[in-house]
Amino acid sequence: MRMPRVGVTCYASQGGSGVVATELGLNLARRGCEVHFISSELPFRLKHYDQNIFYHKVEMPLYPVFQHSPYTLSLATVMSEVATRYDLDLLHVHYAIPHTASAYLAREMVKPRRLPVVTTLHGTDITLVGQEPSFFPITRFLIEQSDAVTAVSGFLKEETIRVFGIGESIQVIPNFVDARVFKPLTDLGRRERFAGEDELVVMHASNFRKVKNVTAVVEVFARVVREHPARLLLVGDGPELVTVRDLVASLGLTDRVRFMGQFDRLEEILPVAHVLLLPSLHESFGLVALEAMACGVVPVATDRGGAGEFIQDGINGFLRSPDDIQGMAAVILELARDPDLTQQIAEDARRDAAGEFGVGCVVKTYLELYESLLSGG
Ligand code: GMT
Repeated sequence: MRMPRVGVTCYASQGGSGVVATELGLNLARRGCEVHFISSELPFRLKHYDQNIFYHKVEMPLYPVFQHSPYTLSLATVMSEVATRYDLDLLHVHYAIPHTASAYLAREMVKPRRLPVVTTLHGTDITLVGQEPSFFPITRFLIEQSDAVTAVSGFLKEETIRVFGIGESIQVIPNFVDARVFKPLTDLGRRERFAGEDELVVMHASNFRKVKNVTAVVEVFARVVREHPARLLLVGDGPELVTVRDLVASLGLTDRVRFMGQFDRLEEILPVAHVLLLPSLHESFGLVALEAMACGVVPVATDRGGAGEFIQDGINGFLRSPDDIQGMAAVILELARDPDLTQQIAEDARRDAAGEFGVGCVVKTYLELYESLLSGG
């Protein structure tokens, strides 16, 4: 049987859903699938092409009559054109709103040819955006209309069932990491560019939205640095950046905290850390924590959501409530004082990330899903 030809749509900007979509596409292409990315911009992790990778830009024309460009319709048009021109077997969209709506329209437009739609739910498409009254009914409709729906964690599947009253058939396919790309530091000199030899390096990386609870990162760090020499590296950018900067200054931490800005190649900076702190208010998965684990960095992550599906508290990382500032600081201080414990947890973290959550296992599961859909299963 020939390998599937897949149209992939995701948000192109920084964010885990775009990372998962891009890495999945690249890995499918390596396995012989023809992968067509269809989006408004080149996805930020799409750094290399090969013969099976195609990119189709969605233009967004503005006419005086429009207040906003109807992106959903432009996307549906490009999806249907690409599906016809390249004889696509299916569309796989990441993040339900509005991508599944466009895919649904494209599927109707190309009839009678068959064009199954796979939707991967990532998180806030269900936990926040999808629950806005103006999006709730259409999110529910789009989940029902997809030919297959996957969720990145059991938590997200259960949330979908709880909130929308549908979704029993959702398949949980966890996020994944390429442990050949995300790997521990080999040159310790790289860490010394950011911190002294005796200093603990704590890192946070996110899109600095409220849900990421970045102010808690600073509060935890303030407690840690009172008792142990440490540095905080903040990677990313977003709406909370100014608030976080102000908090750092008001706590007198400016000399200890470095704002790294947006960093496309996370694998280059993550291994510099000893600890990755992710105290989100909720996190359907928390991909950066898995990427940190693959780098041998100990995750201290939120216990609200799906992170507990790959982090075992006290074994390969730590889970704490997002408002437990004292508890997160205590765990980080314990690690700072016990390098052997840190080393043990870091090794277990890497082993677990590279195993069940390694790219090979998970990409194979997606391929099996495509094959079952295409064979009518
Ligand atoms: O945070 C978001 O809402 C955006 C979304 C994204 O595009 O990065 O993040 C979600 O998808 C990631 C990839 O599956 C997950 O790792 C994140 O946990 C999830 N974010 C939340 O649930 C808050």
